[in-house]
Amino acid sequence: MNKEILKLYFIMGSMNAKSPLDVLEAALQGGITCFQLREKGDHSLQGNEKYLFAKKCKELCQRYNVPFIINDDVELAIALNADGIHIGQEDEKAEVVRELIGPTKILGVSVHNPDEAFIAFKNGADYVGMGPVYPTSSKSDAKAPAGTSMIKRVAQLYPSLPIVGIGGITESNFTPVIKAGGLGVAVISAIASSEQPAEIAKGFLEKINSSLRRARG
Ligand code: IFP
Ligand code: MG
Repeated sequence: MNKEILKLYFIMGSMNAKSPLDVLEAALQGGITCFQLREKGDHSLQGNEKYLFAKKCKELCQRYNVPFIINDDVELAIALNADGIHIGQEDEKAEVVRELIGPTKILGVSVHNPDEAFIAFKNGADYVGMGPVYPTSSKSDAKAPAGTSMIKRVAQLYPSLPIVGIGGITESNFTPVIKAGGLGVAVISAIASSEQPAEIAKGFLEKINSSLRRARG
């Protein structure tokens, strides 16, 4: 996996925006570096509707050469030949998913501490998502905000494990994630709830790039 794709990782489901495909295309035009379809919770699409929506998202991402990742649904990821899958601690185990998707697909795992990070890494994760860094409204069952101290610990313990920070992150509060060793940030609301998703994504990516340059010296 190219680590650069974690810089500005946009996550969305059809329920996170009024015109989700328009938001996705705007975000792609603005320069998001990765997209995860997270179709979950109240009013989320199911069955064939979910499949058709996911297919449209995949086609948009392909047009902009941006990796298309699916949250949780391994079957759908395989059916659509998605670029990868993201799983949580409560989902299928990383080693099982890696076996199902094969060695070349991207596998992301949500982790909250060094033990979970080590196990994910050992079992074939390409990157880990860590959070919630700040309070978030996008996930109803989110854990308490963890700040960036855990990101820093995991980054120091496993320097070759790519980390992306998630949870309540905006253009004005993301720098601690990069300073702690994160390679980028994942956002839902900051882009999906914005009136100008393309402009937000573009400005956000520029700021992340400068922050990464500073962090790398
Ligand atoms: N992290 C990530 C990612 N995605 C999720 N859906 C999640 C945690 C719960 F940003 F991709 F790493
Ligand atoms: Mg999950």
